Amino acid sequence: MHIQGDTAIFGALLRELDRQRRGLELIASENFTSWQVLRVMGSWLTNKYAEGLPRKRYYGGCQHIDEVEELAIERVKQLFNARWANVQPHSGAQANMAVMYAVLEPGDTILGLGLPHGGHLTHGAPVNFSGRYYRAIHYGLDEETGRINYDQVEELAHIHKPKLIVCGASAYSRDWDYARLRQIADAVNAILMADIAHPAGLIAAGLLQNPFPYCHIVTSTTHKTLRGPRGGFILMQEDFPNPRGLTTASGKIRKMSSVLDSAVFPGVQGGPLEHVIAGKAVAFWEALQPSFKEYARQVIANAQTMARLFQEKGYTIVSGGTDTHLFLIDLRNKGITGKEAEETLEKVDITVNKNMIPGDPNPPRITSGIRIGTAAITTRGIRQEHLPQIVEWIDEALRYRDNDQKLRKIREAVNQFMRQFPLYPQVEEDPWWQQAFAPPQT
Ligand code: DSN
Repeated sequence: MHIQGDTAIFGALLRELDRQRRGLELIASENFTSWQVLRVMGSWLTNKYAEGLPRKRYYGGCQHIDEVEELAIERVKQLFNARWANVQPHSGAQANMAVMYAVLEPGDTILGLGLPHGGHLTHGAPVNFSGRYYRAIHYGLDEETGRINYDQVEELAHIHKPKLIVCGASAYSRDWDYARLRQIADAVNAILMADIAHPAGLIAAGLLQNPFPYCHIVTSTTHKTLRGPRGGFILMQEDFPNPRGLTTASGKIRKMSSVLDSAVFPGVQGGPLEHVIAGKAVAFWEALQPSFKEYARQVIANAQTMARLFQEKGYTIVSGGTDTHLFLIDLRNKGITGKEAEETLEKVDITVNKNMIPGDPNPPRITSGIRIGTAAITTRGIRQEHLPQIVEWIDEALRYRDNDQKLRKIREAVNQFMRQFPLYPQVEEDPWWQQAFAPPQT
């Protein structure tokens, strides 16, 4: 087949498509967008500068971009029962940065879940801007139950009087008690922010607690359980006067919505990625369809079934199970580190990530656990009846990690199994792709 254009990059794209098709994707923060989300992202909307907000831009020619961004805003508000939204953050990290930039002064205190207990870098980790520019205090999990220690949150809030309390996590398998956190926040006059990047799709489907009305501000990504393009957004249900006392030119206290909008742009970002915002709008529309609820139900059912199957094979699941799309396996009783497990599973085309477990004796580059998520495999079409085989492959691979022949056999079985769940068959049907290169046969 005739190859044209940037063959180095197209070649890498094809090899990545092949990798995604062949393997079992169990990284809890990943998913596969729909074909229409992909198509609008790879579009000419990337050409347009649109700094500012719909109908209040700093550039001409934004009339169609405005339509796109307004639809994204309306749809995400509907999904989460919010009254205000900004869909411009390039990522969850940028959404969190914008909120902190809006709510805090440098040196102010924040209280968030610690990274080693499943929190996120942007919740005050020392290596992140949030840990460097603010005074970050961390709560953690009760090591016995593997659940958030709300009494500790309360105690730390009273001792340290944070201006911002952050809830939400990257590796926590249980739902949150937002009502209790709001009581704690109110008692110390803090703003409560939920980062729902991981469970957003499950919340949108009504299967987990909505952080509203308890949280003042909600941030999220769009590409995890919400199954959209890589990106972020910020929501509020009720507007309120900004706590820093910032005023308008006429001396009125500015509302939080206006301060958050200007924190995103020009505070921490420049031009919005309107091709990605179009992808977000499409994903929000998809998440509003009844079929998305079915998808989200299946994601949770798959995670719960898989966690139980691992327990039956003697694996320890942190907190004993899951309410969500993910769970953590504590591998200490199996005599293998998280790093070894991740590397072994990669050899059989099963992708997971090593993860700290509460009280982990190993450092972050080694860890004693792995995190498993079911959002991506559920999108591929995997159901409970497939899970005993998948858990068997994982267990076998870890047990026979030094046996290359065994690992090769498992990899071939995984690849064969995944053929029944096509991913982006449109690539082969699309004349443009056909002309650009010959897609691999899988
Ligand atoms: N890196 C993401 C995750 O894997 O959970 C969070 O941003």
